[in-house]
Amino acid sequence: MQKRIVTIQDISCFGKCSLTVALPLISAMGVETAVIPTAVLSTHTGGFTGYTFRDLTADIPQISAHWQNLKLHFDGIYTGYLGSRQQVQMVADFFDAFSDAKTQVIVDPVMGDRGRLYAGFTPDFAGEMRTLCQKADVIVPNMTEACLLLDMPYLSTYTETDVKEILRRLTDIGCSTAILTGVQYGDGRHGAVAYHCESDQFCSAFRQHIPEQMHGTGDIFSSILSGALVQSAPLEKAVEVAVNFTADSIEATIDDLYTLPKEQAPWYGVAFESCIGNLVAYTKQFINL
Ligand code: PXL
Repeated sequence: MQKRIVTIQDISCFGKCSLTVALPLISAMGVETAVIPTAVLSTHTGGFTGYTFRDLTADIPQISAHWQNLKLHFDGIYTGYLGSRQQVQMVADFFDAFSDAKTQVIVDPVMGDRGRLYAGFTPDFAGEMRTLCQKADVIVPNMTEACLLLDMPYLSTYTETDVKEILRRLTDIGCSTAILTGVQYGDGRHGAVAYHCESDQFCSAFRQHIPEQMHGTGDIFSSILSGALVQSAPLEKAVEVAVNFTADSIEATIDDLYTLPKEQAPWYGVAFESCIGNLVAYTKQFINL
């Protein structure tokens, strides 16, 4: 039976993040991908100036009402970048209308990275995002977002014990699984650590750190994770595939970074397209594609 996700986030027309990442990747994993675009921007907000922003907040309840009339059903709901507190509230209502015991609700609390908020966000937005995380089954923050959700100071380095403590505190918000992305240890490992509070189990996956900063990697990770979970992969496998595909895509981008003019190179995002063959192979490890 065809699995189906709805993903709720913006369309950044250029720059490879949010919906332009989620659509091709989740589809490549054999999962139908419906969308609710929250805003249309000419580019994402990281590293560009002068971008346009068309707010689509008013469309969210209308799309939801139409779909409720149609009695649509989704196996997963995956949310990313949300542009306002009002949108967070509407998305919470959407969860109430469309999730049942079998629906996996995955929230990537997109707010910032490397200790800084993305343009347009204020720290009080974290309180709103926390209420959405409370309603999720799985949350996927990076360290910056975890610190914002927990109202903790951002640390640039942390130990395995710190990471475990943060994950426990994240599940105390109310979700059963928390996955911390962009976890980096002093020995060069870079990856993700997950905690499932009901079984009190941790799992993790790592690759070798690549010292380049690229935009959109969090969206790649969350898209693959969502596709894998909806395809019934165990948490450990979903985290492993998400880390491996994200790292493959970063490695595939390195040559372009040095070929393009220095100021333009970050604009073009991560070259995940050349790795879609790997993604299909990874997905075949847990389902018949
Ligand atoms: O990748 C997260 C993201 C999504 N959407 C928009 C963004 C960002 C990060 O900067 O600006 C519009």
